[in-house]
Amino acid sequence: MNYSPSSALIVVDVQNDFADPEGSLYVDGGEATIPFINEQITMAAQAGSTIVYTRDWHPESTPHFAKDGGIWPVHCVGDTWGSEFHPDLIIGETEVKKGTSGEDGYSGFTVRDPETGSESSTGLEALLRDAGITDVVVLGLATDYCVKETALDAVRLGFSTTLLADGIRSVNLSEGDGDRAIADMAAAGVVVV
Ligand code: VGL
Ligand code: ZN
Repeated sequence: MNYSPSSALIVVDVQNDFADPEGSLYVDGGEATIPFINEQITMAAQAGSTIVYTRDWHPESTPHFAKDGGIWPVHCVGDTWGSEFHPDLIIGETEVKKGTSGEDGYSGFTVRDPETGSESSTGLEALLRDAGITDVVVLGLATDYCVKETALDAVRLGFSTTLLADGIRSVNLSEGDGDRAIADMAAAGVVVV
């Protein structure tokens, strides 16, 4: 990757519940992405790029969870072990939390009110615009949900968007979801490396 001061690396949801085999929504091979992700973080930092970490950050009850009408096991409840970054990840200062008020949605850019459906910004777009970012690089967990929606929003918002395939893993609720997600991103204009 050619990182520069006008590029941003978006590290999606490398949290214990996704990346640790003991996590409640463990993504197969999640922890195996971390050495690669750390290399990218190091290169991006050396080049003066912006590095942003997104975090799934749910209340104890949210329509996102199966017990409350959604589809997912309870995961990434704010301020619990599961919502912490994986301990092997090189972390930084800039993070964006998603779903803090019980909103739904997978993208690092936008969340949705589960009752009204209205969308609101997480602040990520403004953060990137303020930093003069034109290019974003996306990796992390999980390919078929938060990585995909984050990359699709980035393209929609006009950022040149690259997906690093060595730095992602899929939930694969249905077989092939990860591959389909990569194809959808590529069709939308994401450059898959
Ligand atoms: C995610 C499922 C539920 C993700 C978040 O980070 O990809 N997946 N919540
Ligand atoms: Zn979630």
